[in-house]
Amino acid sequence: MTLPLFAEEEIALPDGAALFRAELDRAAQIALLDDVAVILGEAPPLRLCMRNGTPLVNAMTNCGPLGWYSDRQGYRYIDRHPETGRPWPAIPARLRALSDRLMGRVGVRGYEPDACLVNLYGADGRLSLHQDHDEVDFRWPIVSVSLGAEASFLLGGRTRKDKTQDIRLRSGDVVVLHGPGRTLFHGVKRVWPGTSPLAHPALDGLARINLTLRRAR
Ligand code: MD3
Ligand code: FE
Repeated sequence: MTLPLFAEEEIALPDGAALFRAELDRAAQIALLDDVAVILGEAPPLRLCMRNGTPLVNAMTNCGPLGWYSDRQGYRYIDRHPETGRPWPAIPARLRALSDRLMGRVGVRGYEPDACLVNLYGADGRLSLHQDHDEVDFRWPIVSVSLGAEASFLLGGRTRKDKTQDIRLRSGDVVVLHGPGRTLFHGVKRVWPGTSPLAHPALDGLARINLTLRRAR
């Protein structure tokens, strides 16, 4: 009898959550990490705080016309890097191309993302359960690309109390949240250091990088 190398779980996802496993091959992951390295050079990583002053666990930066930001004034999108004063770097053409391709597969037309968060996870990186609600129109999807180490991604329901499923996201996986999926609670329980299938300068000192494309305005 032959046993599978690992059990590729058959997961049922809620409506509006589409998981594209291994959408990016190794070469495409490296190319995107090359783009991220340029972004990190132009828009250095930030350690943001919540409104109450508590630092966020993960460092982050942005690309695109708008970038997500948080300080004592709260969460919002801003058009410049707060420290350099320069506009955020452009969304990489290959990330836009990936988004366009996936919109075709989920049946969304006219998606023009204007913001991309670059979440930088260390070995202890995590993201508590939340909804993305700082964008003006939830009819537009979010596209999430995982690079580097595996992560236990939590996908919940419409309320914080709904039960969550733990989905292992690997480097090259892409998630599209659209329609009823767009407002689901979600988070990152933990990353699994040492599981990155590739090394890259953009990942130096980091375990995982997640890119999320959004339409903020
Ligand atoms: C499900 N990032 O930046 S991406 C975030 O892996 C964020 O860094 C996580 O949540 C990360 O806000 C998860 C996947 C994701 C993004 C947005 C969603 C899942 C989502 C919006 C609704 C439901
Ligand atoms: Fe989120």
